[in-house]
Amino acid sequence: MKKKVLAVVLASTMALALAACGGQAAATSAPAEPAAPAAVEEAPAEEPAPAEEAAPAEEAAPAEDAGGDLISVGFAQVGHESDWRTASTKSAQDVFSEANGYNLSFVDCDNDSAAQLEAVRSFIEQDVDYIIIDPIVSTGWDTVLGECEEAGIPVIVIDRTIDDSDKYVSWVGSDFLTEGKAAGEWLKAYADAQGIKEINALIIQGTTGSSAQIGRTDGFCEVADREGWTVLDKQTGDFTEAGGQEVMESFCKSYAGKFNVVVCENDNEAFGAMTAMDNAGVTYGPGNDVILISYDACTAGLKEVQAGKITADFECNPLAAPTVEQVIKTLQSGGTPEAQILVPDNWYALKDQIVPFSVDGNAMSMTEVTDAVIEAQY
Ligand code: GZL
Repeated sequence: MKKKVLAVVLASTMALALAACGGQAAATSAPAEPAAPAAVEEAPAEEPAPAEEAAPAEEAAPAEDAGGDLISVGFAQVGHESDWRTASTKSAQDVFSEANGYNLSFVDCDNDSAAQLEAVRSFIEQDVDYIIIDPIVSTGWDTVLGECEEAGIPVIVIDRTIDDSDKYVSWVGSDFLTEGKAAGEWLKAYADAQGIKEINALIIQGTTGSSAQIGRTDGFCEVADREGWTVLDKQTGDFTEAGGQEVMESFCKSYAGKFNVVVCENDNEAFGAMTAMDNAGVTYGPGNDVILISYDACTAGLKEVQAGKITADFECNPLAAPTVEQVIKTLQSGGTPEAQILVPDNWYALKDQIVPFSVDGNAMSMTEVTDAVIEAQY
């Protein structure tokens, strides 16, 4: 039977990243605990229950398997590059706790695809019951997924997609292409409402080859091409604040005075771009030189919307773990889970920046950023 030791394998930076990002998950969860040191630890007797929502451990029926043992889950996480990632990790650690009936083997793959494949193979060696993968990039997966299949270990993919293999049970995540189209269609509607005739955009992309980057870029650029906008340049900021700042510093030099829109493919890149624009004397946000568009809509991102810095923020919901647990419970009971499960995303702006728009003929609603909305965010 699978091991009973809670194996938490974390890069030492994981503890720093969690502490630095604040790691505040949804308002219903306790503030992120500093991550466990890189070691194998006995599962704590009592997992701290989230501040609200979950019933105390004794009431929540543990997920144990038929033999009364804990269910072992291996999770190969992208890394610790953003606030979004911190929330995603905490969601999984909250759900797949020993109090809930699980042994979680967690590996922070530090944005390294080779390390991620190695982590999946380590889970096969551990003979875990289930493997969860958030794939750093969308290709290079068929061989190792074939090994999981041969080992009889079901794989659940979350968040980003795997595009060169279907050897997994379910995918749980967001529609990145729709996120990109929503940003483009909102910009079209907002620019029309503001009487802005010309769009000259710069795009700070996410990690090259990740489905989140591909979908957001393709979706936004589909609208840009249709509307005849100019996309002056696209470069990857790798979903990090440092990357966003570095790319924006270069853009401010190369395209000084030539751009009026900056699209950052996540909030942490937007934070870096804001620093670079501040240093270059470029103003951004409603009523300023540049319309700043971002994705993720994490708590810190919505605070920048409220501060009049980010003009509109397009959410990508990081809290997939509860849905993944339902997939596992379906499998445990001999059922067949859905192959694709979309988690809902919302679009955010201040009241004056909310304009009606549609995506592929579907009317979109936007959420006004208020203190209460920020308090409830992840
Ligand atoms: C998107 C997710 C992306 C986020 C970034 O689903 O994979 O990776 O947008 C994160 O913040 O780094």
